[in-house]
Parts: sequence; C-alpha cells; structure tokens
Amino acid sequence: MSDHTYNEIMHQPQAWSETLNYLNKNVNLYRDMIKKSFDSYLFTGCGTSYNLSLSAAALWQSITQTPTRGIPASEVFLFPEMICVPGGKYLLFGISRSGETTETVKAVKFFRENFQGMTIGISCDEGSSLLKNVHIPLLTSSAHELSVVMSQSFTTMLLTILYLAYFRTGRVNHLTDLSSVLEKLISRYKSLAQQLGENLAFEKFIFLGNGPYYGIAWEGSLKLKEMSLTPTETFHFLEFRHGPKSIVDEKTLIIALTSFKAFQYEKDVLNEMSDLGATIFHIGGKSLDLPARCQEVLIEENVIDDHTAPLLYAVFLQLLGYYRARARGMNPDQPKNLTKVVQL
Ligand code: F1P
Repeated sequence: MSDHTYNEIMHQPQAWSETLNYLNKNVNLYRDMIKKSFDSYLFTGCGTSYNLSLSAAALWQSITQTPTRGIPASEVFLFPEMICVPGGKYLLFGISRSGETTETVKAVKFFRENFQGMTIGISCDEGSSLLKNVHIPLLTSSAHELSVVMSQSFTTMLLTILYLAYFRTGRVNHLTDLSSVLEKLISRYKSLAQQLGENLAFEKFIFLGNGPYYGIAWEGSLKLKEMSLTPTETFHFLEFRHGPKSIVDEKTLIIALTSFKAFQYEKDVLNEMSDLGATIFHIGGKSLDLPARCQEVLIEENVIDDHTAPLLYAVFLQLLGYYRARARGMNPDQPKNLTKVVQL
C-alpha cells in the first residue's frame, strides 16, 4: 500500500540525514544568531507545529540552560502581555511546515512590531511567507510533504532545533547516528505499531509523556485523531492519577512515552493502570516487565537519552495512527474536515 502519508513516514531516516548534512554545511546561516544571548527564548506554531514547539522548548531549555517557552501562535498576538515583558530581549522561533499558516505568520509579524529581539523561521517550503518575514530563515526542504497530516516535517524541524541547541553547546556530534538508529528501529518495530493500530477492540486512547515527551505525546494524540477520527486524551504521567484514570478499563490503550530521568515514577503509574485493565503500548529505554497486556518498543542504544529519544518515539506514534486509519477503511492522505494549511 503506497500513499503520501506512508511514504513520508518511512522517508524520515533519509530526511534526517539530509537535514543534518545541510546544517553542517551551512553554519554561516545561523552561527552568529545562535551564539547570541537573549533574556528568553520562544517557540511558536499551530497544530502539529505547536506540539513541536512544546517539545522544542523543553529540549532547548534543558540543553542550553536558558529560559524557554512553547506557545500557540495565536497567544502571541491575542495575549502578548502574558508572553513578553516590555524591554525583554527575545529570540522567537516560528515553526511552520507550509510557512503560510495565518496565525504563525501573524505572530511573527506582531512580535517584530511590538517587541525587541530577533526571529528565526523553520519551514519545509521554500519561499514561504514565514521565511520571508524572519531575520534568519531555515529551510528543511528534505522533509517537504504532499500529505495533509504532518509526519517527517514534524521530526525534521524538531531535529533542526535540537541541532541548533547542540550547536550552541558544541555537541552536534551527539546527533550523528540518529538516522541509522531510526532505520534499525523501524525495521524492528514497525510491525508492532501496525498490530496495535489494527486492533479495533480498543475504544479509549490515552497518551502519557513528561518533559520533552509531553509535546510528542500531544503529537501522537493528534495523529491518531486526524487520521483515524479517534477521540484521544493526553496527560503528564502523574497527572493522569488525579481524576482522568477513572475511565480506564479493558478497552483502554495507554500509549506511554517513558523517560530515562523519571522512569520509576512513570513505571509506577503504568503498573496501576495495568491493574485497572488497560493495555500498555510502551515506548522507552528499558522494559516495564509488566506480566501481561504490554507491548514495547525498546530503544537500548547508548546514543539515546532524554534529548534524542523523543524524536525517535514520534515515528511509532505516526505509524500507530496510520495503521488505525487504514484498519478503519480511511485514507490518511485525505483526513476528514482537514486542509493542508489553515489560512484565515
Ligand atoms: C500546521 C497545521 C498542521 C495540521 C494541518 C493544518 O501547519 O495546523 O499541524 O496537521 O496540516 O496545518 P504548518 O503551520 O506547520 O504548515
């Protein structure tokens, strides 16, 4: 079965490799800006690109040790006083696959008119409005997509941000093997994502993630919703205990993105949910060792940590959404009610 969405999901190892090569060869585009100091850093976008901004902000702050936030583009111009303080010096990253999403372009223009600081645009489409309205345009054309839903564009733009954070701290070599690690993981675990996606007995889908995985959990949730028209919910692990766990039963699939840093806390939550009857789709660095109803994608490569693992996890969430859509007789290339770009 071949369609744009599937081809683009499977193209990610190549898109990542080409993007890293491009960034290595074009340091002149971003070197000066990335080495500058700002009071605070902002990542903004819409939909998938907002989910990306959530993970990007967590990663940027953790790697560069600078104050960073991820915000929906509409908040920048609707509630600017809640985002920027007068006199503050900001670096705003505008994220948009198309570079034409009205809110994102408006947010960048509003920011430049009202606040001090610089702007970087990251987009997969050459000559887009976003790239024309920022100080530093970064094009990730290797992840150009024909599909409506975003897949390789999400991970490749996030990889670009990870690279810039590592460039600032002199550790870009940490990313060298990611593409080949992903290739191995896809060949090993794609069938597991397909098997779970095709299991139509599940009726409730809960995505759990902490730290940089929270934005990835939201993205997996959106993929399942967009492609297979499935209602989903997303939480930080320990938040799920504070009420939402009331709905857990034998028809619940919990998609759990565990971290290295908080694994024991996350494992305790998942043990509880397994006792309530849920099935766990676990993506993580070490096994939960649950007695039953647990399927695992385990990333045991030593190059992987809480900064690089989130990128790899996203691919299996895309595959889960893709295969559930197919199993429900839907065409992921033509998701109901959606357009490739939201222009107001
Ligand atoms: C953002 C977006 C996507 C969504 C759909 C409509 O696009 O909202 O997240 O899946 O494709 O557009 P962009 O600003 O990244 O081009």
